[in-house]
Amino acid sequence: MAVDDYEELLKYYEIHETVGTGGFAKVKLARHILTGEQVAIKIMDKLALGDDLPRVKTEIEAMKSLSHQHICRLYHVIETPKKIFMVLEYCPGGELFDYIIAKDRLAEEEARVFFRQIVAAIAYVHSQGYAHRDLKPENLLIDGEHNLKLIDFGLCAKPKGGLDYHLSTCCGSPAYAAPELIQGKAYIGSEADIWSMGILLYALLCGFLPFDDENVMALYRKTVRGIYEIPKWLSPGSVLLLHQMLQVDPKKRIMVKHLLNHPWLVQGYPFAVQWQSQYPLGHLDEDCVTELSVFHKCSRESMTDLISQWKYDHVSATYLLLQSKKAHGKPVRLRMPTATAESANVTPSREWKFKKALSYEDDPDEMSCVFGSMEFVCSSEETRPVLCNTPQTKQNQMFLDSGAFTPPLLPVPRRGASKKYANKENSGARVPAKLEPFVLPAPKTPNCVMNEKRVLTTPNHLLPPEERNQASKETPIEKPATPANLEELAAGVISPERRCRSMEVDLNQAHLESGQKRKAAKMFGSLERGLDKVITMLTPSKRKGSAKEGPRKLRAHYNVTTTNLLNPDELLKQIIAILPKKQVEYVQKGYKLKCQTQSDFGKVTMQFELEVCQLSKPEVVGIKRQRLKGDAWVYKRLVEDILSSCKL
Ligand code: 6BJ
Repeated sequence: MAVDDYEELLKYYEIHETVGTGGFAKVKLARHILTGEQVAIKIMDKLALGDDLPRVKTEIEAMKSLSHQHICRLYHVIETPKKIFMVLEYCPGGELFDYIIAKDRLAEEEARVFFRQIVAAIAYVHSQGYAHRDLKPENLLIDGEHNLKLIDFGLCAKPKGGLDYHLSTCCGSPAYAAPELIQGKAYIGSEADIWSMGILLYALLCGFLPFDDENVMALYRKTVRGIYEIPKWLSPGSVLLLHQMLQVDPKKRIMVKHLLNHPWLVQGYPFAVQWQSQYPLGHLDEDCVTELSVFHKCSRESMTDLISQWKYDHVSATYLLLQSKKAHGKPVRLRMPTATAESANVTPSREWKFKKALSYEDDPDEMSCVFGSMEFVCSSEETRPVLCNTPQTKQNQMFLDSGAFTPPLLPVPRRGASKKYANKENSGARVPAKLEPFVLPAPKTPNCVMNEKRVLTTPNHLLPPEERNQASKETPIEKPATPANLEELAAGVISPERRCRSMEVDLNQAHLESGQKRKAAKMFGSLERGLDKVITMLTPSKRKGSAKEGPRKLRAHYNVTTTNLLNPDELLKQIIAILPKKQVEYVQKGYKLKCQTQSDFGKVTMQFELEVCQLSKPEVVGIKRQRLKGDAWVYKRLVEDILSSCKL
């Protein structure tokens, strides 16, 4: 890891564990030091981004101008020569996708609560001239108050002439794509979003997709025909609304303005969907401005000016996090700094020192750090940093402020390179006249899940002078597993059939009869229905789940499937026996199986973990599932297939 890249970030945030790895980003949890608020940090490596860099630019530009109660808030953007960090709103409830599959499907009342929030977010997005273009349950996160937050604006479009102008880039996820889009026709972004919302509503109410097939071309044919199954549990009102949204002809499709007071959406509510932003960016909160100006010893006027620049620097982040504190009924107070340091805009009035050494944790794709127990001390009585309105670092400006985006240290994009995320509408990038069929998003660099945790030493220059050089002599940094040494690492446990077929084709139970499929599709739900319906947070036991000590003791959680088995070793043996048959490679670490699938071309298509655990009340064995990478529904089917092959 290049520690330099983290230096700026570490001035303002305590970095904790990694909670997700996407195609080209990794998400870590963190705490903003001045406000004490938790945040999520999306970390991207510029070199690894390659052709996806415009997607990041699009996302940042969109998120800067969108401020809404159901859109994940962007607080801070830090760009270094090698990295881009996006500091984002904290949503500990996970993806809506996992929530749906854990519950099998949602009752109409619960689906309505969520769907009203989705309609509010999209009505706002459209009102700002944007189309999201990648609506799916994986892109809706659940926050601490069980509210939805829309994420991933990397594929959004803001047509110059307004949202009524046609778009032509074929993007998003195949199962959620509107018929006109997959046919390569010019389309209206907002109409395509309504179709995706129809698919989303169907998934909420049914727990599966209306148009689905392992083969993408077959999926397209089904989508274009527009005929889908209507399960018997759907109410007439739900059937009607789905029918209005899933109209193949976009001109016959219901519009968002008619969704706002649609009878299905207002049922049980005294009012239509409230879609306007509760946090418009133009308005500054008096209390937050006051606290910031007192804290930094400057006038309210200069603080107002500083915040109003919306540079998405530490000033923006602190203001927005204070506003979030206020919205959650917490005191609008900044912490007497147990931490901070010289930053782009904040000049400390005294020197700040690190008190403790830092501990590191490796990550699959790179050495990044976890500064879990970081503590700073102020070396003087004078605690409040004084603000001065200095310009941003040049580094930051290259990315944030220049119209012509010329990222440093980036290879020139290859001509004719991957077009899967070509976003002509936003980037001005050339897209081929003839549209290519979808290619599912695939990771740029195969992130390897096969690593063990390691402790690294503190970066030398982050230590106080007296401790420097001492640390660098400590434990050598272990190399993370790379695809090249994966087999070596996993010797003896990698399945004999190393390759699985392409993800689009056959990762799931294609060999099963439809009845079996249905049965398998029930697995998640039926196993979990027997459990206490209340979703409790996962509490990992102190024990690590090693072979010697037995499996970890976990509480019921929506990512844990219960079994009727009492012997964890028996279950582990069963799963291990089944994985090679499903073309799943794995590495065993105690009771945890780190699994992955690959395409014919050796690309890692999916990564997930299965962990045999011990549950209490009832005292049975469970399986904790965690998707790390890959298409959510393909993952769902594969894991259902694996588990339905076990005698649970
Ligand atoms: C984004 C991801 C925003 O606590 C958690 C919290 C997961 C927040 C979480 C449980 C957990 C705890 C410890 C160890 C492992 N967030 N919040 C992409 N784009 C925008 C926002 C996010 C991601 C988040 C995820 N998990 N697991």
